[in-house]
Amino acid sequence: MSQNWELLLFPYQQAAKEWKVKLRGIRKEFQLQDEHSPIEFVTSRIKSVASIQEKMKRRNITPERLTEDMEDLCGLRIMCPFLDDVYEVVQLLRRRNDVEIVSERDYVNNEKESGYRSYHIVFRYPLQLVTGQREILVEIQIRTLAMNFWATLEHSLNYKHPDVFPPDVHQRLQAASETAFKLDEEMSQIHHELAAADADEDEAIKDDKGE
Ligand code: 0O2
Repeated sequence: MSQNWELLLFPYQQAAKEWKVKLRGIRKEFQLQDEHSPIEFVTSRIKSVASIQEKMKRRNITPERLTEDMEDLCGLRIMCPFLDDVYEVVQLLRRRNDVEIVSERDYVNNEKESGYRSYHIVFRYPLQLVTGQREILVEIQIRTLAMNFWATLEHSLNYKHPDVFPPDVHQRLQAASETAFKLDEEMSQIHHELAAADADEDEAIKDDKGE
């Protein structure tokens, strides 16, 4: 059966556009209230046809089951400044009533063997089409800037073909991931300390004013 990929992927493109608006809107809302935004930036991608075909083969997914069994046709990525922000974004998504969460995978606290860290959420999203409502699956990857730095470079080094890596490279990539995680922890610690100092200063000003 020949597949009309453009037609099949249109709803996923549409969902990606809608979700970029929603997620960027969350960032704006925090900024308008002069609050720290747990979202730094958002990107999206629609899975390439070559990647879909490769995954169908690898996972024995039939064309009939494609949109149900392949959960990452529409992929969104949220980059967060600090570690805690990852979990704040997770909470924000859990509270929304325009998504039905299907699965969550915490690769932040349970990193993959490669060293990969990210929080993955798959949800069902009711998309409005001319033909009516259609529920589609969307995958969101939530990660810090440091995790994104590591994953982007590691991906560009071809993580799907690790057999071509010289023997010590796996270990060095894992070590690099650990270094990135330590950087995340240190930046989060600094963030907490500065926030606490700010709160103390606000209290002192209130005391001075006799509030
Ligand atoms: P694309 O299309 O290249 O953007 P699978 O999708 O079968 O490989 P699974 O179990 O369905 O894997 O999902 P998993 O492992 O939870 O998430 C897969 C996606 O997570 C990948 O998408 C990557 O974006 C990311 N990922 C997972 N492991 C690694 C890793 O070791 N290194 C890096 N850099 N990214 C990883 P694809 O398949 O690459 O999507």
